[in-house]
Amino acid sequence: MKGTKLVACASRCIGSSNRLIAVHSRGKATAATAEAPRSARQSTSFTLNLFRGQFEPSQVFPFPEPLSDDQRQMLTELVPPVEKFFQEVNDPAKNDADAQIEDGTLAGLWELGAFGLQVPTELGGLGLSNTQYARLVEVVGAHDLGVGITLGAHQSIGFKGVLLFGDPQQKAHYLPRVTGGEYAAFCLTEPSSGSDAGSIKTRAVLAPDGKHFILNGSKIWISNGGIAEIMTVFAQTPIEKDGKTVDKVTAFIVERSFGGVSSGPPENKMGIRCSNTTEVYFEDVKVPVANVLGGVGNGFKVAMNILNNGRFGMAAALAGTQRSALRQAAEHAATRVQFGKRLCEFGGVQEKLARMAMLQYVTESLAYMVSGNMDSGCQDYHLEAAISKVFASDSAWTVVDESIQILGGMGYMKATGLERVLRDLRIFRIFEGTNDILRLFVALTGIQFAGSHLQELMRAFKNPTAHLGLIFSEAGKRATRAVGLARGADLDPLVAPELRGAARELARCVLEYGACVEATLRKYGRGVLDEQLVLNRLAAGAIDAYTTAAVLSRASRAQRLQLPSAQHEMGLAESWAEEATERMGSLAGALAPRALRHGQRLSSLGQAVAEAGGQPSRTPHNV
Ligand code: MYA
Repeated sequence: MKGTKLVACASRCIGSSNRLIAVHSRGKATAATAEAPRSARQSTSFTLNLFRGQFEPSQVFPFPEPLSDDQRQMLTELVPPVEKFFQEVNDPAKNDADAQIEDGTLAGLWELGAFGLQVPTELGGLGLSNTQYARLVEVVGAHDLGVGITLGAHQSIGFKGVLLFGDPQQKAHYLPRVTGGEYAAFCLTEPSSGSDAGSIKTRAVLAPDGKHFILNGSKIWISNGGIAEIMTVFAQTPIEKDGKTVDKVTAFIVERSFGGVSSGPPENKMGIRCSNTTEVYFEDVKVPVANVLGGVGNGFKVAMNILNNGRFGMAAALAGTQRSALRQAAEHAATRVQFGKRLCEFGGVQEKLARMAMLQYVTESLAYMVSGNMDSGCQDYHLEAAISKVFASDSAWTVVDESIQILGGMGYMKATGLERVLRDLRIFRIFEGTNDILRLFVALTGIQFAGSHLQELMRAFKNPTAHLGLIFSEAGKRATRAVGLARGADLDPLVAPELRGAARELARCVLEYGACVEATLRKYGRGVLDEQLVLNRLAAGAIDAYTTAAVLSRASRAQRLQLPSAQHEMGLAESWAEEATERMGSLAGALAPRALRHGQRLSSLGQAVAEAGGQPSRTPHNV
């Protein structure tokens, strides 16, 4: 990510030695005394505010309750047939072995309405909210991730752009089609453009008739690429800016029937084998100007917002996967006898099951917290959605791996189905934004936000009489923090009495986190953008803080509603909070010179390995 505009946009807001650094375009830095934005942006995002050391409760407490009675009722009617379908009709092992989904299964899914879950009913869909969608996707994730990707590539990203950015004509024309049997796909990635999505080379140029764009280029690893009739395609388009012609990404709705669209053979993949993944080629495709989605030159933001909008779906699906794997492990542990005892009576196995349950609980809490906030109209959910995807895919891997471990030799056999799930899961840490990129995205966006607020403070000091309120409140906070008296936000009224200790610890960690971010900004200035070791540690802290807030909130809800599982949920939440805040407590140490020297040594070693084309040292007895 070094030198990318993501880096650049963060740096615009970071002061370095009292000098503001403005960075223009991809990676070109120029020192300037740039005038700062008038006042820093305010946000209700928990994670953004965390970077300022502020506990913003509005998106985490109380746990979102977005479903109306009707919506809840609808779910009670929808979930059982979908469960039944996956138990009785779909055959995940056969899908995997055949590397395709049986026609009857696909027909059944269309009939259930599973391909148009969030399309308004008047346009042929089920009109589900994000929370309702999450609940159904959780069922799919519990049974067959390959089918899930076919469904998800279609609606979570394939035609999501039409739902989010389409004009009334585009919606009226395309949404009935994508709910009526025509598959959709999202075409962004190219051979030379994976994580660096802004560097795509596919181009679309306005034809002399002014009525069409002529689209040329190729895309790779496109889910549903071989079966989609309707595609959201991203391409560079020349636009006039300040008297110059520059390329900017534009999104287009492209139909295979336009001509010039073709696709390669299905890729032979490690997992999600039944989902169709192909290359897609565009050769002089005539795309009507009416098919520009979201405006010429706005395609990068269209792409990012589609991805942001769909990420909670992965958390929901993988919460289902973890629930299912945990059930298999628990059943085995409760019945298998070794050394005269059931496995679940051994402390080692108990700890594994507890950790798996914690990870599942956190993942599920994230999925419903993000989807619930989105349903309540919250716009600032991007970092939380990214965290939900990262956390879900990392923990699903651990949970399924540990399930296999508990089942032992049986877990390794195809018959238990877990090896397929593990293969299916591997891609979730890679696609829809690799977890590595998303961690940097969280850290850099958070730093940009904190930087802009620091900058506002610096500006206030230039004219103190006009900004006394801001200066006094910041000075007060810093003074109490400096003498160790700051305790952070008072969360007592928001959490169950049993969880107040954990909540106080979280509030203290949030305060310390802000101090770490500020110290980091002061230490590195603009240079922090290239400090991926530092950024990764900050991202880990942000994930720990948000996940802790999510489970404290959900378990408090369980206690408030006197759910039968309330004690168990509070146990999970308290245990997670204890471990996560302990890790957060060591953040300052992890950013200290000694720890960073260790990190730098690792960086040099990694570089040396890359330069040597592998391990530079020979085996001890290499003769
Ligand atoms: S699809 C392919 C997925 N590909 C990616 O995710 C690409 C990852 N790369 C990126 O996200 C970006 O390139 C990064 C930024 C983050 C690296 N939200 O100059 P910039 C704004 C909102 O910083 P770069 C797949 O895998 C930014 O503020 N805005 O950008 C399918 C700036 O704005 P301004 C954002 O450094 C898998 C502008 O954009 C965001 O080049 C199948 C430029 O930004 C953001 N996130 O790179 C899945 N990022 O100019 C199937 C940047 O105003 C679905 N910006 O300052 C499965 C569903 C689940 C299962 C369902 C079961 C049923």
